[in-house]
Amino acid sequence: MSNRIVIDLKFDPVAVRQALVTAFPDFEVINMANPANRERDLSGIAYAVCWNPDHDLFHRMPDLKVIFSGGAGVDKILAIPTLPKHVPIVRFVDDTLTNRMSEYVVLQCLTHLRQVSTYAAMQKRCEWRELEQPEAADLSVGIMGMGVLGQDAARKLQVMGFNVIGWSRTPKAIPGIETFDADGLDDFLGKTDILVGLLPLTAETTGIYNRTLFEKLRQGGALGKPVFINAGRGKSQVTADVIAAIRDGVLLAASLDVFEEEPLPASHPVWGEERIILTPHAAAASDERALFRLVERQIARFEAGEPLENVVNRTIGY
Ligand code: NDP
Ligand code: OXD
Repeated sequence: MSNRIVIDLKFDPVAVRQALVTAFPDFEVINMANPANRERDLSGIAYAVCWNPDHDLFHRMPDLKVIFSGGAGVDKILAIPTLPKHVPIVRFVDDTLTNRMSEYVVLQCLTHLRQVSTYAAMQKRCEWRELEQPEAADLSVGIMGMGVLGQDAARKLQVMGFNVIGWSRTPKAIPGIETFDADGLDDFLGKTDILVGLLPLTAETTGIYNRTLFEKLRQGGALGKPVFINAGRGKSQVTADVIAAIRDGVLLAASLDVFEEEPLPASHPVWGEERIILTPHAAAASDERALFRLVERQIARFEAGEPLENVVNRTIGY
């Protein structure tokens, strides 16, 4: 087995190239973004680092031993038909990504709490009027997905004074946070004023943020109506239901970072929704240098016979 590693990251190619200058000093790096590498023989190579990889990549790597995901979510890798059955997939779990996601979540919760969109509209009309202002402590933020990202966001929201509750597949005991497992979904929703989606995309979470779910959120809380924030995966959300729920008064507003189809088509009606804050899957980008450092550490563990960390459980799908 030669010391070669394949990089197939559909990120900004310049940023990847720059990060590769100092990464993997003991390896020959085969960057698939380089046209000269497109037809390379990839047999005999044990490691691949990928994000939206070419669908024939795994087929071309018969000696693959570990797949490293360029992001925290692995739904796209798991959906590749040629994915080898027994090769471990390591997720990207790193403070750089976690901090970015918590910044996004705290920013969106504060934006809705402090009525930023309403004041922005008033500024356009030169309207000087103070709005009634609840405090963070008057609201419960309910986080669906209490994993690495959900738990960090929860802690940082608590610092801002929000009451935080959490929902996950398996039960959790987290100081200061009321938690609910899969069976407690309706109770959880009934206590939630701002719903934050940080779930991975699996068969069970596909389309989970829909009209029926929005109707179970608490009405009449400190903001009057509930707010929905999603930074997990777009296919977990029925965007048409988000729009309809806002128009019908089931939801007050939303912040959406992810969509069923990405890039979001220019013709999609969600672009024009004043009460939806939209970002282009930008909540928490992967830092290439941090990613490569993580891969180097994991390869060192693997080659020393130690267990890999943050390995995807293929049975549950994340
Ligand atoms: P983790 O695997 O650490 O956490 C996932 C959480 O979701 C866990 O608490 C898990 O429950 C829960 N969960 C999964 N399936 C279900 C289910 N069916 N019912 C209830 N709870 C469920 O993932 P991360 O926190 O690292 O990342 C979460 C997701 O965020 C990623 O998968 C990715 O899709 C998305 N993401 C988006 C980014 C962006 O820029 N928009 C950036 C990075 C990630 P349990 O604890 O019981 O296992
Ligand atoms: C991720 C993402 O999963 O950026 O890391 O979506």
